[in-house]
Amino acid sequence: EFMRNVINNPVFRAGAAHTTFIDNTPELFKIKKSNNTNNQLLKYIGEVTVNGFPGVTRHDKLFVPDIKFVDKLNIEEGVVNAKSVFDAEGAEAAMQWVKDQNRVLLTDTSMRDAHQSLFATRMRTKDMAPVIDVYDKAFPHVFSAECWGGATFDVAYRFLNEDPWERLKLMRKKMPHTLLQMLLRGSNAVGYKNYPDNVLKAFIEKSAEDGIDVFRVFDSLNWVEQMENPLKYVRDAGKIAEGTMCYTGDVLSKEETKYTLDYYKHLAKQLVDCGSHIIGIKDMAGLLKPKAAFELVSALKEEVDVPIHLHTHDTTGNGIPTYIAATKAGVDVVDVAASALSGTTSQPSMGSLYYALEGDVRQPQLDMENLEKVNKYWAGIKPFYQDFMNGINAPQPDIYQTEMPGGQYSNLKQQALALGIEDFDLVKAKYREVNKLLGDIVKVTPSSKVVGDCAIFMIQNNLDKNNILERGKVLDFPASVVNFFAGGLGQPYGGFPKKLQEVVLKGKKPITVRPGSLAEPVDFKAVKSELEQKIRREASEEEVLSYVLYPDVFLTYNQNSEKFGSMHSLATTVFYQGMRQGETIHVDFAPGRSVIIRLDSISDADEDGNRVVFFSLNGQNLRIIVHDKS
Ligand code: 3PY
Ligand code: ZN
Repeated sequence: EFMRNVINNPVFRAGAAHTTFIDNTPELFKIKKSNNTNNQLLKYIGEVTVNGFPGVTRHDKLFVPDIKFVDKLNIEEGVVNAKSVFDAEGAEAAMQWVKDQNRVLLTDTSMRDAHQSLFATRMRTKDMAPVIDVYDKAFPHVFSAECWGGATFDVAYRFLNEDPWERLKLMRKKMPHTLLQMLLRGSNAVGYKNYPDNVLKAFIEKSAEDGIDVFRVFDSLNWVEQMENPLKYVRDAGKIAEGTMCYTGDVLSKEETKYTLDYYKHLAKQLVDCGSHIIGIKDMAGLLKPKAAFELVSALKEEVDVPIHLHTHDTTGNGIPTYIAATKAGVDVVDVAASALSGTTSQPSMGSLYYALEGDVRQPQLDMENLEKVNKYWAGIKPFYQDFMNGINAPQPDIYQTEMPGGQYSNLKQQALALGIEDFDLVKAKYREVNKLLGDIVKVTPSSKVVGDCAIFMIQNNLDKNNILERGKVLDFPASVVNFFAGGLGQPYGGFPKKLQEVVLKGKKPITVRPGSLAEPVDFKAVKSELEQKIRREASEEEVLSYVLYPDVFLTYNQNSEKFGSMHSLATTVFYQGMRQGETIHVDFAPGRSVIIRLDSISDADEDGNRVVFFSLNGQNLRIIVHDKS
């Protein structure tokens, strides 16, 4: 296409192209994304068949047919819900409507936090697609569907070969009657570091334009200064701002001197003063015990006039009793997942909560027949993701002490294993010790990574609380730990432990102001042209933002999608496990465009390590050469 642009260029045609012609004619690089070709698809299948998928160990392939949603739903027409009020009258009216409801409202997290916490965020859009519009019809009484943000953004690019913005647009198109909610890590957006204010603004505006209605904005240290601007940008975009506090410690404990009821009351007040339409309580590790939930929600209901939205993880096993207690205290919305995607490190089960509140005036309004049908679908696709499951199949009450977020558990386990640390109890004990050493901080992405990295580092270097100040002087701490002590994530409540800070920073001066206040704004025009030179085609506003947030990840994704095309039509078992010799698959690219692919054989590797993969595609023999990386 580049050559076609050159040949068709009027300057080139007039024979007036000089040596600077290519550099000075950016439109030559305006190449449209190509549609998927058969050859690209075979390249991908060949690659994953020979070299496997990162994180998937070789095992017998799971042969499961494509799962479709075929059930008939009970449809309720003309329902007034939070979305219809929001669309008609805006955020304040929608919040008033929420407060006026007697029944507790629900947020379904199945398409975001549930799979992020159960199988490392690996759920593909292909497996959501059959039920996205079903959600809109089956559950008209929910408050929202949390379906974007958090880790889903970079994992889509990194591992799924997908554009997260396309997913969002699809969700918006297929869920016109449901509030779409995302998780935004405050000044860290959907990343792990601080971004300049103009990046946050542009990211929020684009997410709003592409479909997000509710932005759950948190900060990994509960530092309000870091949430202030993002909350303002959400409001300016005309959307619902959910200022969020991350629940840490135990408000019931007599020993708790830091994260007390007063601390949370004050925080909630500050978040309302910054323009939050609704307050989120984000209990990322499942630490909020039932009685604590009752006390905390009661206190917040008294303190602020906006609705309260509670999010927990079932890691410690008490999610449903916690929600019941919160419901008694007047919580407005709680986060749940379809039961096949609920429990342990994920959210509590939607259906279980419904039955637990049987006979209670606050029981959520839910069509259980619809829920069972949707749940059957999720149960069907869950085995596709078995390779990414975190192995936790029972409650983990020790997490009440360790305070490790649901989403971190399996990651840290993998990180430790990769470094030869097999005793995860040791890692957990170190994690607690590090938390104390760091001054008992809020632990959620990315501050939780600081604690995890530091725990592993201390195990590797035989450090403990007694020797770290002395021996740490000659050791280089992990980059995340240095960045934390340098003030790169903001200021922790109660400040930094000064002595350890000096040991880690080794003379470097920490900042005490908001990192974003020092960051240079990004020149989007310059970045756009830099990106277009790199990818040799026009870049959309979304792509420019993705490149700003994750430059290398985005460029690798772009390269892969040029090489392999779209993976959307490929079944998940093939996507993650490739094909086996003799296997035949059907791929439906589009209505009227389907192919039958058979993997006939794979040659031995030649001396350069290349294998020939022999396919037949609609009966025609094709071969693909794949370099065997083993
Ligand atoms: C995220 O930041 O992705 C989280 O889900 C934190 O709990
Ligand atoms: Zn969560």
